[in-house]
Amino acid sequence: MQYFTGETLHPVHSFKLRCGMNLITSCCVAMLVHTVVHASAPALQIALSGTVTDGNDPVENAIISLVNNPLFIDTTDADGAFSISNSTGGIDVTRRNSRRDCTVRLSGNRMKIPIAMTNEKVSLYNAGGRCIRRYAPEKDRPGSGIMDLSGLSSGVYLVTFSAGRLSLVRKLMVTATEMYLTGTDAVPSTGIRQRGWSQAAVDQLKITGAGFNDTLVDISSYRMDDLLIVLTPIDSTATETSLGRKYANYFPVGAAIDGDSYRDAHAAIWKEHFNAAVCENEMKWESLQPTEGNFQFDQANAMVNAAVTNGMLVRGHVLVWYNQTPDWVYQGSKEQVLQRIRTHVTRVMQEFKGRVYAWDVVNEAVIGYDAAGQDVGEDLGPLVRWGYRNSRWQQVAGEDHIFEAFRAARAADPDAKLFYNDYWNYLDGKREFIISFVKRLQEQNLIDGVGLQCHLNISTAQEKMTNQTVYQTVENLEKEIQEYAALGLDVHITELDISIYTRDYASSDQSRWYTGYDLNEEYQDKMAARYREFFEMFRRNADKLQNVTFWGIADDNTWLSELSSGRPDHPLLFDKHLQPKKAFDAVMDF
Ligand code: 9MR
Repeated sequence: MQYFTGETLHPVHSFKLRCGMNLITSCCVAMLVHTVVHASAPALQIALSGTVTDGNDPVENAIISLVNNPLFIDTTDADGAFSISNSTGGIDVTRRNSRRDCTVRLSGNRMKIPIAMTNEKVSLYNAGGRCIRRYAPEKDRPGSGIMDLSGLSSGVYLVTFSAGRLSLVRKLMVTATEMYLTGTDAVPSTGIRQRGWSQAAVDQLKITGAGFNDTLVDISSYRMDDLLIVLTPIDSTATETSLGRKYANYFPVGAAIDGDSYRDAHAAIWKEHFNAAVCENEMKWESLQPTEGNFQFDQANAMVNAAVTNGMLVRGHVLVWYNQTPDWVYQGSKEQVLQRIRTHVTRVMQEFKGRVYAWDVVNEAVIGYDAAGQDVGEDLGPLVRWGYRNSRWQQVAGEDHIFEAFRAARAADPDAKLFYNDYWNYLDGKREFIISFVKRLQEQNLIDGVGLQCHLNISTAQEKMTNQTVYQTVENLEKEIQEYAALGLDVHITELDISIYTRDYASSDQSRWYTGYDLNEEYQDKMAARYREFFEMFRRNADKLQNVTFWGIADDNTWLSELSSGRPDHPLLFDKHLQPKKAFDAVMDF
């Protein structure tokens, strides 16, 4: 029987991603494998390069990714050229135990790993990049752990072994009768004749490019030069049914996903209609670093990888916010708190470097005050001035917490776009206050754009009233977009939804709730009209908008129905049955 022994991690697994002109390099790790006969078998080496054309001319900015491993990805340059490789160096890592008990082997339908590796998390991904199983290996007897692989259908899978930052990747091939775990050479399960990879496809490249049909290309080896990939243009005379593709020449259209929606019944809509993503809660401080130094990336990584594999841009939300941040963060001196910001921002951005292209670095740091210096909340009647929110960040560190976060972010990933994100930018006073510090951030080259949340509602009222709803006119939103763009900032619509409730935003008066499970015609029409006018405006300002992201996918899963009141809402383009609403037709009608 042949099996692996004496495994050592080597610095061979890295990948790069070019976003437009930006070259982003990031690293993960793989391994070299030695067999018992000490014949050295190389780690899975990936070196794929080629050119993407439309049949005549090169296609720039096409995204090429390896279907089996979402970490391998590149974007074509002006010549249509791409290259995906794991042989460009990386971190020098030595496995903590490099002796012969680091042996992984297959035995029938089971995978056995040695005791030295039983702290590892083992995950199994299918060819689409989706994590389908996670194992916390159980010890079958002293000295090794066991994982049941039965029930897998035939195909190619990826197995990752990860402990801390280290991650080993192996391919697992399952046929009706055999199972192979591979480096470059296949290692068959017990009793099965060893054989190498067949000449059939071992993997596929997925290519997405604006204006072109998504394309899958079989590859028969992980080492191929001069691949020539020809994309077919989307037939512009055919009716485009995908939201994201319909807007391909305007801006990416994104959706917030959660730990379920990226892989449950919502996923089909997400992949068909959106080409950008953001995690609704999973990248907030309390999710990523619940206790000091204890970083938890698994959930966010799975979601980000799913997005990247599907050719989507990913926004990161959020590094520093007053909400969903654990108490321990604010304890101690100003310097301690600022140091925690530096540590968090640096560690988080390094983790997602190359996969997250834009970050909400600071969120919602501005509020309105009344004459007594109290937060006016959503009632703007007594408003006398705008200022920094009196958050615990602000109490401990003043505005330094904002500047420090942006400084750390710029240093952690110079290729990422950095954003200040907030709501009600369409209120002139609030926007002026935001601009006052955003300009200073700009002078220090610390910011690239502003995120406009845009939690709107269906009211088209123009007259002055005492809450925000009346100010959210198309004219006001257009003005804010143009003002920010005039400062040289990128502008992203970051959290778009349109509530059916026009006033008393957090009303607990149940007699006024809309309780129908399905939205009636009247509301459908109002919402469609509202979405139509906003998207008409977005399209005419497409040169100033780089992203429009919805805060959710469908009405059965929206934060607006999760308010403490539990009041049901219907703010998105897809209804509770996951069907497109009239609002969807309205934004597609141009
Ligand atoms: O949608 C998010 C919801 O699930 C959370 O409970 C809530 C907690 O504060 O945060 C929501 O997302 C907010 C976003 O992070 C920042 N802007 C406002 C969003 C809606 O409240």
